[in-house]
Amino acid sequence: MSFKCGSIALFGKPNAGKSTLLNQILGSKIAITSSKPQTTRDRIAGIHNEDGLQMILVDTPGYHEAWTELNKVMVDKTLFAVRDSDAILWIVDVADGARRHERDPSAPVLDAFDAHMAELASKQDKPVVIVANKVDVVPKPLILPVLRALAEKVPNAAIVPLSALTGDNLDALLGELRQVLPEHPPLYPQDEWAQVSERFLVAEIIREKLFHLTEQEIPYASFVEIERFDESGREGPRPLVKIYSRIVVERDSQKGIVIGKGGEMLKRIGKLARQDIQELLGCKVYLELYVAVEKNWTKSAKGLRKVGFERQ
Ligand SMILES: Nc1nc2c(ncn2[C@@H]2O[C@H](COP(=O)(O)OP(=O)(O)OP(=O)(O)O)[C@@H](O)[C@H]2O)c(=O)[nH]1
Ligand SMILES: [Mg+2]
Repeated sequence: MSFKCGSIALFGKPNAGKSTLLNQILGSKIAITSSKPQTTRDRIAGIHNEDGLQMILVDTPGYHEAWTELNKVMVDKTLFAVRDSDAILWIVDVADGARRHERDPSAPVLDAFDAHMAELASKQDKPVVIVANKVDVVPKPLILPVLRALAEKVPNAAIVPLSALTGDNLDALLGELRQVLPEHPPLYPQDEWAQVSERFLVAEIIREKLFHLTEQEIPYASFVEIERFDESGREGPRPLVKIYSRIVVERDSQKGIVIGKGGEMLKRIGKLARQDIQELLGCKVYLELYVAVEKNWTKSAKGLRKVGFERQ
């Protein structure tokens, strides 16, 4: 029997639910999520294996108009994934269009940026599947105009209304994705589910807590670097991994906020992160965090290099 295998880029505006959908398909948390836009900064590949099939699902940073160097690199990563993949999964938050349509039924349901994204996806000359996401929060009659507008924009695409959060209608999406995958032998061992290191996932977990616990510009000015990942105690009778991590921000005032009064905020970040990291690694974790300032690191290529943010 022939085998199907290929890569699918998850493409969408910030906050559309790409990372939530990837986690839902994999049944494990690989990508951090938050209610704030621009949470994901890297391409993150998860692998969904079935009999006779391997889907490499590549989560990407939300596609947006980028001004800072960090944002430009994020968008570059997204475009690279879109161009490099075998198929595109365009994730659209239906609540957006539904709201617009409710306000003014005569106005276009999709905005100019959606139209630009539709064109970008269409012109790649590869299959496009569209997810109309977040149907759990939009009344059915308001979803229909959005589906119609999407069908008009990308006539050849299959459109699947679903909820990445609840997993409702996920099977229909998997069915569509199976169809668009090319015939190809598996590219990874079939028991593998992630194409990222534990070290990366740990840094992401810490960054997620920054997104959840801090406000305004702080999450966007923060970078997490794992300085030491000491696994020497992992195989012992009481397994323990020791992690020493640096949180970099752009300004002294931000450092004060991340540390908090009497170190309160940093303690909360550390406590929540440690719980998740212990679950990920399956053992006790000692986590030490400290905060450093790298002036305006998001603004220049040099700044990105200094904190260790990889362009690729
Ligand atoms: N109600 C509802 N919320 C959802 C759904 N999918 C995602 N969300 C929420 O939407 C927010 C953004 O989700 P993410 O998965 O982080 O979105 P993203 O597209 O990866 O965002 P970026 O990484 O910033 O580009 C989170 O608060 C999710 O819980 C859904 O189907 N229903
Ligand atoms: Mg994301």
